[in-house]
Amino acid sequence: MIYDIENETLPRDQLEALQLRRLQDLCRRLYANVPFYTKKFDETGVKPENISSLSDLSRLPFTEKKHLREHYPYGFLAVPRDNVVRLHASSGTTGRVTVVGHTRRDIDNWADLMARCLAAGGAGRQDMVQVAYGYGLFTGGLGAHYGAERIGATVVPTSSGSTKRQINFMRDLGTTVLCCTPSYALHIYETALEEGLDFRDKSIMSLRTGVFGAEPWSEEMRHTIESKMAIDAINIYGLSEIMGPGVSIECVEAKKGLHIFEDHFLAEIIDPDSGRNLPLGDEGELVLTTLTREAMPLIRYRTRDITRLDPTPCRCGRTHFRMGRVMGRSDDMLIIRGVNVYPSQIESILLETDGLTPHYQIVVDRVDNLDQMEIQVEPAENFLAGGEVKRLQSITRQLAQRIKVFLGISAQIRLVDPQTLTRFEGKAKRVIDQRKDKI
Ligand code: DLL
Repeated sequence: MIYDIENETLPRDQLEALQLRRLQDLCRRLYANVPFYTKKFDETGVKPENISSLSDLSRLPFTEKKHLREHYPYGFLAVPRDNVVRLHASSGTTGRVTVVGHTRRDIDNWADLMARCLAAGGAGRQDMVQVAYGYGLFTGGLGAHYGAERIGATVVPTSSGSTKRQINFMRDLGTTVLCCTPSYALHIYETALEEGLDFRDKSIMSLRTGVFGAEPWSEEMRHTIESKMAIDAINIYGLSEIMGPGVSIECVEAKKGLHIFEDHFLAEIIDPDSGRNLPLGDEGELVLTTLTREAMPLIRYRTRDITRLDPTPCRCGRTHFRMGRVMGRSDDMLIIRGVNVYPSQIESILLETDGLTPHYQIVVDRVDNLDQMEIQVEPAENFLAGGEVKRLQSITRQLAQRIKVFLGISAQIRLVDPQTLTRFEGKAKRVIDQRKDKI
């Protein structure tokens, strides 16, 4: 279902005219109200009134996470502080966190966009939506909550954690839509099985749809979750600096790329090294401009997320361009002996190998000045039950070979006992990089 049929199917020429009007208004607001942008515009010699087409966007300066940190906490506010009704903070693991403000209208737009997302995933007012993203400074919980209320669904705000209680609610209340990270969905699935509850039995567990995001995951992980839980697993993307979840989402009809809500966000793809715009369809770093945000609008924010834009029409009828699945952030990319690798590429290979589970961890180290990568993975219990050492050795060999063929690097494979690797309730942490202190 399309929640906002008028805006989500706007013909491209009308959409672009709307984007231009909003971009011009945005530049005027930022030039007048945010000293960082006044200075940047002056330095580049561009005035808001010089913006006469969407292609002028590339004349404007980038905004980076470090700029937000330098102006912590309120330096990017474009409205008086008392117009801000909510603050969220990004989950930065290094340096200062970044604080993001929202006006009442920002929250209202966000609820609308999350309503569009849930509808795109196939949810409606008859649904029981369990929100197992964390509530709090993280945007996942409250973002999904407001969207689910807006479509008129019944919301079960469990937040993340307390997995057994989570599952009991799903069974007793008849939860049909689950919102959480894909890694947490897997953990919920496993815990339910231990309790004797099988998601495939729809007379006990009514779950139909998962709206999963906040971390990279592979197409193979989607297939694994969909077949284990007998649900549609929909990919949702967003980031706190730009709003939170709801920047883009897959439609259940195609499940091929995430529609970016282009009446609210302008998307570009750049070469992360040179900063130059890349041709439509090329892979590069996603850069986003917020067209409608009031409290903390950003121009050309460098997300560090690597993806591509797909302008081809979608069978769902939405006219908004799609972005490809984000395999990882440029700063999560591992460089192993000069080869660039994303953890989700390893995940794809693991899940295509018979007898392995989606529970894995990547340990990178430097021994005698050489990078080494060990992949720890749990084999499936029924595979282990066979007990043949030969079979396990054969999986290990197969996996190492496929990694060599597909990624061009050697890896040591360590099969570990089932249920020994850490499970995650929020964003999964897949990589332990021990090289950091050894440079
Ligand atoms: O993770 C917002 C969110 C909440 C999105 C719930 C989807 C669902 P941050 O904590 O600021 O915000 O982290 C943003 O997470 O730049 C990506 O690197 C990554 N990310 C988010 N969604 C996806 C996804 C939220 N579907 C950062 N696939 C982003 C891959 C994702 N990476």
